[in-house]
Amino acid sequence: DRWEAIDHDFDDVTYHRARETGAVRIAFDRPAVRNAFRPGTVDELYRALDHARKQTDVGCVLLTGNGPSPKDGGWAFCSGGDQSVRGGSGYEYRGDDEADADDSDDVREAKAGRLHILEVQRLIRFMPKPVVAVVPGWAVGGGHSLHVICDMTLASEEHAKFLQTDPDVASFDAGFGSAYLARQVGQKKAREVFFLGKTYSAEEAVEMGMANEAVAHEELEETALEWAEAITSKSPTAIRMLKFGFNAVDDGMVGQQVFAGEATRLGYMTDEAQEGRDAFLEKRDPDFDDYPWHY
Ligand code: 1HA
Repeated sequence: DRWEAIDHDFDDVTYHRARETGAVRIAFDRPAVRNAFRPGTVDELYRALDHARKQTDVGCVLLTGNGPSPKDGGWAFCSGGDQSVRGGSGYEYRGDDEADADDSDDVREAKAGRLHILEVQRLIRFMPKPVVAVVPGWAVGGGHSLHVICDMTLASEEHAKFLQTDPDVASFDAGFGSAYLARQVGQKKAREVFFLGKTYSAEEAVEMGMANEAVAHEELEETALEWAEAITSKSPTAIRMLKFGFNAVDDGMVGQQVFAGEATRLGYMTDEAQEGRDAFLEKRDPDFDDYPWHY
């Protein structure tokens, strides 16, 4: 087997490390409900992604959905928020949500109505390594928005289907799920996705520019691993600077902040920066004469 399970206590998500590549595979694991996410699912997803972010020998995250459904054999990437736990003020933790069985009433109250899916989106957006959406079936609602925010999308030719139901269930991702989608497919098409709620095949998603490639279902995971191999064979610094460069134009001052943080990190590695630090510590004026004004 190409994958090794990473120790965790997750119920709704599986998390694996590739044996031969610096890649991890994080998968929704609720195939009976098309991998809909409840609050606990999202919190586990966040923890897995954040763990992957911190691994200095991991350069690529494959985000996918396990399947097929034991009920009807259907495949899904993710069908968004679990509508069966959506209460009057948002999504609720329910009895079978094991991870939170020990929460006090106060904690449950504080968490009620909170799906931390936008925090997950930001983590994907700002982590310094590519996240690839590997779409084996339905990508719907908040699940569609997740594929949109990923750096690249690889889809199953036979089973992948892309659909926005947000306005059908009176929800709306008016952030990256729509506005960033418009950057990918253009304004008219993005508005069509949300306003008409049509279902698009993998091939159509590629034509529109919101997916990179459609491959035969049985080759999906192998191709994803090949992509991860290609990515992780490249310069980590170049890849992270490129990701943040692609982001910056749409992310305003925060995009600049992220990019500048990287520039500072690189700057601190120079002798010039060390002269600045040493001069302060040695209580003398800095001498930058050795460092040219490059042109
Ligand atoms: O947009 C946001 C947010 C935006 C900003 C901030 C936060 C957000 C948080 C969440 C969201 C959202 O995700 S809103 C959109 C929520 N999702 C949906 O509206 C999709 C609902 N599902 C469907 O439209 C369809 O099920 C499907 C197109 C995904 C699949 O259709 P299919 O192949 O015909 O299967 P179906 O029979 O409908 O589903 C299989 C089983 O999965 C059903 O259960 P069963 O009858 O076997 O007991 C079905 O109820 C269940 N299921 C599917 N999707 C969900 C679900 N159960 C709960 N929640 C779901 N999302």
